[in-house]
Amino acid sequence: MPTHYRTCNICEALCGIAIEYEGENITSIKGDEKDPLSRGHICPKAVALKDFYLDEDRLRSPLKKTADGFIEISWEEAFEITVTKIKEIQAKYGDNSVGSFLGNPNAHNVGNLLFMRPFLKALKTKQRFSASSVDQMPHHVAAIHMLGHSMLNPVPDLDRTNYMVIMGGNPIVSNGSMMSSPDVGKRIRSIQERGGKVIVIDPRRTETARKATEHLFIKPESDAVFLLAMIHVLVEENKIRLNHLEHSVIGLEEIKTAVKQFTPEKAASITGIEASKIRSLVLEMVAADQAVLYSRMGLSTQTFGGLCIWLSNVFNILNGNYDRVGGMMFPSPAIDPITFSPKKGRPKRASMPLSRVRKLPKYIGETPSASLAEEIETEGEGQIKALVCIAGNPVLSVPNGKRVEKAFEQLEFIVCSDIYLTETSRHADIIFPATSGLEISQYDVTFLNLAVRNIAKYSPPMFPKKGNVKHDWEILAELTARLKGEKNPGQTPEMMIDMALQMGSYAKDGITLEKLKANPHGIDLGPLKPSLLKRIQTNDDKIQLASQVYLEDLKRLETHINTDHSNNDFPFQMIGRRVFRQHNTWTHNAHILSKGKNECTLLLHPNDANKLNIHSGAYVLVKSRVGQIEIEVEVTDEIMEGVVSIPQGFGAGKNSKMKIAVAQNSVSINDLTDDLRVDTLTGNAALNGVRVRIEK
Ligand SMILES: Nc1nc2c(c(=O)[nH]1)N[C@H]1C(S)=C(S)[C@@H](COP(=O)(O)OP(=O)(O)OC[C@H]3O[C@@H](n4cnc5c(=O)[nH]c(N)nc54)[C@H](O)[C@@H]3O)O[C@H]1N2
Ligand SMILES: Nc1nc2c(c(=O)[nH]1)N[C@H]1C(S)=C(S)[C@@H](COP(=O)(O)OP(=O)(O)OC[C@H]3O[C@@H](n4cnc5c(=O)[nH]c(N)nc54)[C@H](O)[C@@H]3O)O[C@H]1N2
Ligand code: SF4
Ligand SMILES: [Mo]
Repeated sequence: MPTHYRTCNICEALCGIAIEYEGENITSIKGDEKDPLSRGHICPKAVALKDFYLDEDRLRSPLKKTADGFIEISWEEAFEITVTKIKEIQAKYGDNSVGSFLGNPNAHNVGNLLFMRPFLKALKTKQRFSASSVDQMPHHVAAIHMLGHSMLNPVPDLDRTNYMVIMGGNPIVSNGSMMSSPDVGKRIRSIQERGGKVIVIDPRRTETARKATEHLFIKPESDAVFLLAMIHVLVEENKIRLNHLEHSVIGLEEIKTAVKQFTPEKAASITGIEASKIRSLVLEMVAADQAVLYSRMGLSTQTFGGLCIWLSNVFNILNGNYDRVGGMMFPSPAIDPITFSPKKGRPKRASMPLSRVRKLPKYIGETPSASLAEEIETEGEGQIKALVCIAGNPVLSVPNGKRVEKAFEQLEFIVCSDIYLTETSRHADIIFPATSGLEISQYDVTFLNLAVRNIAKYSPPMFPKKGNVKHDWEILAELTARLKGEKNPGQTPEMMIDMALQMGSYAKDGITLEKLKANPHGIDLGPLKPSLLKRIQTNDDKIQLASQVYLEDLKRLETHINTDHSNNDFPFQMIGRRVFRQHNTWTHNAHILSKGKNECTLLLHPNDANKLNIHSGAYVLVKSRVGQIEIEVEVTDEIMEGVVSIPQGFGAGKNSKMKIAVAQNSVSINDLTDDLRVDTLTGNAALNGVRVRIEK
C-alpha cells in the first residue's frame, strides 16, 4: 500500500507521520519511525487529520452573508466584494480603519507565513492583532530587549540537560511550546534515567507534574518574585558563572542591585514556596552543571509576563546555561528568520509605538489582542471599521470574547479565511474556505527555529483540495495583487522555500528543496550547537541583561506585592489548562477527539468544595467582573486551595456549524477572562489569575 510521509502541523511538536492510503481512502496514520526529530512519536490528534480532511462540516465554497443566511458565491465575487469593501472603507476612514487578526494556525502553515508579509503590507494597516499577544509575546519582548531580535528565542536542550525546572508549562499535554520536542514525555523520562531531576512549579499538579521528580505548588502570578529570589540566591551564594559569555554580557551590577531585596524569605510568603526550598533548588541547579529553567504559557500570560520571561532568561544566563549544551540553546534552522530580517546596525526606536485607546505597547508591530474590542468601539482616527481575520477565532480566544463579539456588530465589514463556520467566522460578510492539514505542503519555518534538534523537512500536499476551496496562500496572493492593483505574479510556497534554503546556512551542505523532496522523512542536521554570538543582533554584540524597561517594571511589581488583593466579591483565582486531545478552538469537531467524558470542567480543591457544599458532577455558576458561565465541577486536590482551573479552547455555540463540537455544549473560559487585565510591559493578556466567584 502506498505511504505518504509528512509532518503533522497541528501543534508545535512537529511529529513525522506515515499515512497509508488507497486512492482517497486513508487506511492508517502512524508515527514515522524514520523522522529524525520525532522518531515514531504521534498523538491522537494526528489520527484526526483524516477526519478534518473529510469533515462534512468543513467550509467547501466561498460564502456571502445575506438576510436569509449564508449563500455560496464564486471566488471572483468573493475577492471582488472583499477588495472593494476594504478600499471603500479605507478611502472613507483611513488605512488603519481596517484591522487584521491572525490566529495560531498561521504559524503552522508555511503558505500563510510566506504570503502574509506582502499581504499585510498591501493592507497598509497599523491595526494588526494576533494570537501572539494572548500567548508568547513576552518571549519576543525579551528577545528584542536582550538579544536585539524578536526571533532569537532559546529552547531547552532537553536531550542533554541534567536538571529541568518547568514553570507554567504542561508539556506532557501540550507536547511542548516554544520547544518543538515530540515525545516530550520520553525525553523528560530520559533526564531522570540519566540521574537528573525534573521539577514542575505550577498552581496545579499537572500531568507533567505527576511524571516529574518533584512538584511545587505556587500561587498564581507570583512567579516573578520567585525568579527574583532564585537570582538572589545565585548572587548571595556567589555562584554566578557566565562561561563562554563572560565578555558578552552587560548589566550584571544592575541585576545584583535589583534582586537584593528579593530574599527567599520574602518570596516564600508571596509564592507559598518555602525559602529553604528556593535555596536548595538553586544550589541543586548549580551543582547539576547542565541545568535549565523553562518557562511558558502560565508565566507569559499573567500580569507580570514580561518580567517572568526576562528573569527566566537572566537566571539561565547567570547560571552558565545559556547557549550552552544542556542549557538553553538557539537552534540553527536551514531557513533562518534572522537572515531575512537582520536588525544589527539598525537605529533603535526612541520609544515603543502605543495602541490608540489604552496606550499599550505595540511590539512586533501588533496591537495587543486584549484591546481588540475597544479599538472597534472607540471613536476617532484609527477606529476599526472592518476586520480581516485569517485562521483566527478571537471570540473564543481573546479575553472577554463576548465583548469582542458585541463589538463586531459595529463593524461595516468582516472577512474571514477559515476551515469552519465558527463563533468568529459566523459574523463574517464574506468567508473564504481554506485548505488545511493533508491538503497543504509543509516546511515548518516557525517551529524548526524552536526545535530541540536541528532538522530540515519538506512535505508535499497529500491530497488535492477537497471542494471549491483554496489554499490560504492563494487567497492572500490574490488579495495582495488586487489591493495593489497589480497582476498576481503567481509565486508558490515551493519557489519561496527553495529560494530561502539557497540563502540559508546549510546551502553549502547541499540542503535544497530537491534534496528535501528526495528525503521525505526529513534530514537530520544534528544536535543544537552554541551559536548565539554569531547570531546576536544587538549593535554591540552583547547580551543586555538589564534593559531599563524591565528595571522600571519592577516598581509595578513592588506596588503589586504591597497591595492587599483579598477580594470578598471574587475570592478565587482562575487559571487555564489544555486538554490532551484538543488543540485550541478548532479540533472539537472530530468525533475521535471529542468522545468520552466531559473535559470542560472546573477544577476545585476539596476544602473549597466543602466550604461551598459542592460535589463533583454538580453544575455551578462562575462569575467574574466581565461575565458568567455555567460549568460542571470536578473536585480534586490537584489544584491549589483558592485556585480554580477551566480549560481553554471550548465553547463552540449552537450557531457554529460544527455539529460534534456544538453537541458538547461546552463553555468558553474567555467569557470570564478580563480584557482589562494585561501585562502593561508587553501588552500581553493576563489570562491567568482572573478573580472569580462560584455560586451554586
Ligand atoms: N483563556 C485562555 N485563552 C487563550 C489561551 C489560554 O490558554 N487561555 N491560549 C491562547 C493561545 S496560546 C492561542 S495560540 C490562542 C489561539 O487562538 P486562535 O488562533 O484564535 O484559535 P485557534 O483555535 O488556534 O484557530 C483559529 C481558527 O483557525 C481555523 N483554522 C484551522 N486551520 C486553518 C487553516 O489551515 N487555515 C485557515 N484559514 N483557518 C484554519 C480554525 O477553524 C479556527 O477557527 O488562544 C489563546 N487564548
Ligand atoms: N493538547 C493540546 N496541545 C496544545 C494546545 C492545545 O490546545 N491542546 N495548544 C498549543 C498552543 S497554541 C500552545 S501556546 C501551547 C502551550 O503550551 P504550555 O505552555 O505547556 O501551556 P498549558 O498546557 O496551558 O500550560 C500552562 C500551565 O501554566 C499553569 N499556570 C497557570 N497560571 C500559572 C501561574 O501563575 N504560575 C505558574 N507557575 N503556572 C501557571 C497552568 O496550570 C498550566 O499547567 O500548547 C500547544 N499544544
Ligand atoms: S503531538 Fe502535535 S505534532 Fe505530534 S502528532 Fe500530536 S498534534 Fe501532531
Ligand atoms: Mo498558543
